[in-house]
Amino acid sequence: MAKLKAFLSAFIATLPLLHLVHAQTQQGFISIDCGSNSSYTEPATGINYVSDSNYVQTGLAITLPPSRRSSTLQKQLWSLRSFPDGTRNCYTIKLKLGTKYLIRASFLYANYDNQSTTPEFDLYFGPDFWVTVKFGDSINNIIEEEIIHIAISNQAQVCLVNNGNGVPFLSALELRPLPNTTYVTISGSLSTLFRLDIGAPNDTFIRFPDDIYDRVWSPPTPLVKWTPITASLPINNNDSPGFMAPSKVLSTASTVINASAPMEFYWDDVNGPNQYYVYMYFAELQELKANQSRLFKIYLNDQLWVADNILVSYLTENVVRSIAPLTLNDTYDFKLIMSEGSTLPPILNAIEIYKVMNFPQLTTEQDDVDGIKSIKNDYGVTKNWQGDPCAPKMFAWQGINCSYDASNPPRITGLDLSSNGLTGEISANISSLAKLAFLDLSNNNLSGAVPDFLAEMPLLTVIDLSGNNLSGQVPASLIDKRNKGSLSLSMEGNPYLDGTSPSEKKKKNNIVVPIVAAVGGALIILALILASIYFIRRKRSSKGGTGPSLMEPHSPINSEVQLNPHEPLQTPSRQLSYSDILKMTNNFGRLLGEGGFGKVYYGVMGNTEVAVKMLSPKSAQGYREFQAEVDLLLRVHHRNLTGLVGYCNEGETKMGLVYEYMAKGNLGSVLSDGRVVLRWEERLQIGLDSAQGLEYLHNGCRPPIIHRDIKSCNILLNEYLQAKLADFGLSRAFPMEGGATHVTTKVVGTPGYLDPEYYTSYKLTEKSDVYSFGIVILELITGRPVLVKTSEKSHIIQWVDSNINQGDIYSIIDPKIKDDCNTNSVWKAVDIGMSCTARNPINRPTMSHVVTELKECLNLELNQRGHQIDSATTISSNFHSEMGPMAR
Ligand SMILES: *[C@@H]1O[C@H](CO)[C@@H](O)[C@H](O)[C@H]1NC(C)=O
Ligand SMILES: *[C@@H]1O[C@H](CO)[C@@H](O)[C@H](O)[C@H]1NC(C)=O
Ligand SMILES: *[C@@H]1O[C@H](CO)[C@@H](O)[C@H](O)[C@H]1NC(C)=O
Ligand SMILES: *[C@@H]1O[C@H](CO)[C@@H](O)[C@H](O)[C@H]1NC(C)=O
Ligand SMILES: *[C@@H]1O[C@H](CO)[C@@H](O)[C@H](O)[C@H]1NC(C)=O
Ligand SMILES: *[C@@H]1O[C@H](CO)[C@@H](O)[C@H](O)[C@H]1NC(C)=O
Ligand SMILES: *[C@@H]1O[C@H](CO)[C@@H](O)[C@H](O)[C@H]1NC(C)=O
Ligand SMILES: *[C@@H]1O[C@H](CO)[C@@H](O)[C@H](O)[C@H]1NC(C)=O
Ligand SMILES: CC(=O)N[C@H]1CO[C@H](CO)[C@@H](O)[C@@H]1O
Repeated sequence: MAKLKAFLSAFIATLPLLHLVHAQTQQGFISIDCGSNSSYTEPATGINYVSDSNYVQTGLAITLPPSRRSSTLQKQLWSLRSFPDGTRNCYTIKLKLGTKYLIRASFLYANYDNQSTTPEFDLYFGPDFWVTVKFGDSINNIIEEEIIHIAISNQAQVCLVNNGNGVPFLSALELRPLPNTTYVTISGSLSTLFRLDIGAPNDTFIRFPDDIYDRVWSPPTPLVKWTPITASLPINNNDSPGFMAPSKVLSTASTVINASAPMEFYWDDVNGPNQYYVYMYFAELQELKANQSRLFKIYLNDQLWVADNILVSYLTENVVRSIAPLTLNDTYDFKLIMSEGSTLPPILNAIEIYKVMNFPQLTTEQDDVDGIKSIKNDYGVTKNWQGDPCAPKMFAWQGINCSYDASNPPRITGLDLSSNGLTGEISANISSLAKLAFLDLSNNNLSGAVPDFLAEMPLLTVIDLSGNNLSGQVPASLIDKRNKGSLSLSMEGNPYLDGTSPSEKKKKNNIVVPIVAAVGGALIILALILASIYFIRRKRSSKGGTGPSLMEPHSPINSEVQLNPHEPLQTPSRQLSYSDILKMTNNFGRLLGEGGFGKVYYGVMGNTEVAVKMLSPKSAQGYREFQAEVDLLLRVHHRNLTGLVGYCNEGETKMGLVYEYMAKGNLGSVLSDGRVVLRWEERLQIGLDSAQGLEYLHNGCRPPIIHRDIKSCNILLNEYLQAKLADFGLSRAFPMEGGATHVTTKVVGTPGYLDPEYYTSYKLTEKSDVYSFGIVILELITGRPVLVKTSEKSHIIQWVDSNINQGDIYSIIDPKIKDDCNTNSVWKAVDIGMSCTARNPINRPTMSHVVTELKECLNLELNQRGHQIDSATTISSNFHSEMGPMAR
């Protein structure tokens, strides 16, 4: 009893007698006749309907033939709009923020499609499920779904979702403002369960203009124990909260035939437990004699619902309503029972029952919605761009990625409009997507300049503008960001775009290009060549007065990466003939190295230096594997992966791969070369570059790619010490189908770098690469070989571990950099390296995590030196995993 009482609460509004005349205006009404092409006034109701063409962009307008309309059918139901295409189609309606609306969607099938089967489909209110529309057994049933909802934004979207059970359609959509004093709930919106005009003849449907809010009052199904009573005088319905049930509705009521029996009704809580609000309307219709009285009590599930006797005023509306939601189990059974001393039985004039609807999903941040709609406008994007861009997640717009969290509105974090035939300039409206991290506009026909605002978007870390017709100078600020490592920028395939900055052009002219290169597996660096670079560079360095360092006078972190979009390097899609190869290598005139697969030659293609790997016919790599590798390499692009420029495939002896030329050779050689010293911050930058390349293989490619042979010799450095992973063509694309989390393959890899777990289990996962990468980090710190045959602690992990345990960080730092590094950042790097090489793969971090950690580590180091890279947030691996070269 006590428990029940806590849930139940009601009060009676007894009302002052006021005789105000309410003009029946349609102020604030939005009356949309779906599928109609004109505006008109409906003759029976006087409501002004408009066509739906300004509210929806899709669907087919259909008018029912006259033979399918009953004589009393209101005109707004004569036509409909059906949505055979697309999963979700939406109406967008402007609302007044903060206004309470009654929103009604009406459906009349009437066999419009001659299928003779009613469809079933879902209705959504914005991002939230509203109801499944079902028609029951008759094709002529009119279904009305209603909610009462306070506008929390200045627009509402009503979406029809095809759930696989037929084509959704809509006949009419009506929105009516309500006073905010009516239908007040503690939380949530309401959906109408019943709105019954008790005692009315079974063919009476009352709505506007009788009901000034245009509620539709229906007759109840016949109740055999009840008997109708009516009044011919008007009922004053001017109650103070403003419910204002129509006089016509209130002037009919029912009472019970057997006065001493309860007046009972109930409903079952289906799909419960739900919460309900109940509104009962009473008006005495009978002028009572002096010795007559009508007093009764209201019970719910046999508990008293309203404490007091109900005493109903004559010809005046009385409303008994819930002020808190009803929450019971299974059945809501109301009984109106005549009180002791009463001479007349209970009466009921009308009742409304509403179910509480929770619309929990937040809609996308309004600024993002406005921004993306402008972009949609600017480019005429169609796709499935309807309804809320991000919510619900399962209907998020194609090509858009969003961030979701429980307490904040979704934000747009990614925009992929690649290959959408976009024309015109890059829309300035993109700048209103404040949380954008990923922008892909590749392979369109965009022209004009690359706008500056792209560099000012703080979170934007990936921009792909390749394959367009952009022109002019790429803003220096963008190039700068890219060089700092906070932006991945692709611009190739824009023949008129100049991606070099003025400072860079100057620099290019006076640098004598050093000539070390290594491409692919176990390449041999030619010591002689290295020696000669050493001298060249040494001279330059001493001119710059920076002592024995071999580096450029300015740090490579600040230097610019060569990128000349006029050169074929940027359009890596071509097959080359053998004679091209001969020409570009000057008949294989300069051997750069030799590896397991064959010899690598220096070449020049256009104005670009390249490395040409000719596959030895004896190589294990068969034709199909070669083809597979080429396919993969041509698809995978990232600034930290060595790019394939082209390939030649003219029979067994004439198979070759053309790569971009990496002037500084491979990291392993540079580290072990006693004469070249990489500073600590350069090492961290190289670590970060390689981590980003690997992260891309794992998370940016679909299916993910496992490198399988991460080692310092497979990390190549260009002229500016920018690191790129090589030889990922060897790697296995990692199938995701069937939820596989590992693939079983023949063990490949290099001793010392090989994940012990993989070695023993043959289970290949991304974590095997993480292990190998951890070894590379330890190499960067220590400058030691991975395996030292003579030493007791022969493996680098054992060696680091045992030295670290003595707490002496200096004992493990490469002696060459000992004096020029921040021990905090070294400690952090050691942590990263050791966690990557955790014995159990589960304990190893993901590469996305490693990237974030390395960025922090580099920042620590740079802060020490008084500058900082952009701490742009990394795109989460979640986000990435859906993207990838295959998606573009
Ligand atoms: C509206 O549609 C009807 C047929 O449904 C057509 O006869 C009429 O010309 C259309 N009117 C306009 C203004 O498009
Ligand atoms: C349905 O059939 C009627 C004739 O029976 C025809 O006039 C009408 O065009 C058909 N409608 C559709 C949508 O096929
Ligand atoms: C109704 O709206 C008025 C102003 O529009 C506001 O002052 C009042 O608090 C609102 N009442 C409720 C119950 O929301
Ligand atoms: C409505 O009531 C009339 C008599 O009052 C009856 O003949 C008719 O069948 C009823 N219609 C429905 C749909 O119940
Ligand atoms: C009237 O209702 C009372 C109470 O439910 C019951 O005891 C009585 O038998 C009923 N009378 C008739 C005639 O049904
Ligand atoms: C009430 O009074 C009227 C006369 O005014 C009388 O006919 C009737 O029987 C009385 N009814 C009751 C229940 O006493
Ligand atoms: C509803 O019924 C379930 C079991 O059927 C019970 O666990 C729950 O406590 C009930 N809730 C209320 C409010 O009575
Ligand atoms: C941005 O969007 C608005 C609204 O669609 C449009 O009027 C404007 O031209 C767009 N601005 C640019 C620079 O494209
Ligand atoms: C997580 C997520 O929403 N990923 C989506 C990112 O965008 C691409 C297309 O642009 C979708 O395919 C992904 O599902």
